[in-house]
Amino acid sequence: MRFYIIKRQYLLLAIILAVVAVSASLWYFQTPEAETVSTLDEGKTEREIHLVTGEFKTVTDSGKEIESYRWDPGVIFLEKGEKVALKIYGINGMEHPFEIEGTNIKGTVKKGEETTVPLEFNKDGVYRLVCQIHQDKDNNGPMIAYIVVD
Ligand SMILES: [Cu+2]
Repeated sequence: MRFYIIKRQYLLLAIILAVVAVSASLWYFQTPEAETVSTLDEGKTEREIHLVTGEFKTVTDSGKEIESYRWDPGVIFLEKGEKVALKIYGINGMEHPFEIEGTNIKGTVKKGEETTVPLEFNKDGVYRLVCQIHQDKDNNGPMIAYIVVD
């Protein structure tokens, strides 16, 4: 009886090993070689980049309240000649009139609204997206994002 039980355990182990070996080989032979997968359908769909307006706020040791409005994220990357829809959603701050230095692009981002800015740069460089009322630390800024074109 004891011998029979041991034999059954070996048989079970052998079945488990066989199942594992078969599944591993099936997985091995059915898995295609790794490919670079991109969700970007280049040339067909315009890429979207999303920004929001944010705000840092604190009180100093002397009780002074300081704050800074921000574009978030603060750096975005574009290929030269690439068409991008920059979509900026206004969260903090009532209104942010902005310009992109070195271009004639201007606009305003308002709280609770999304502003779409079509972008296409034909020259490499770092372009600054600057809020005209929060442009530096003395005006609740610096509210500047950097657009890196490469
Ligand atoms: Cu602003």
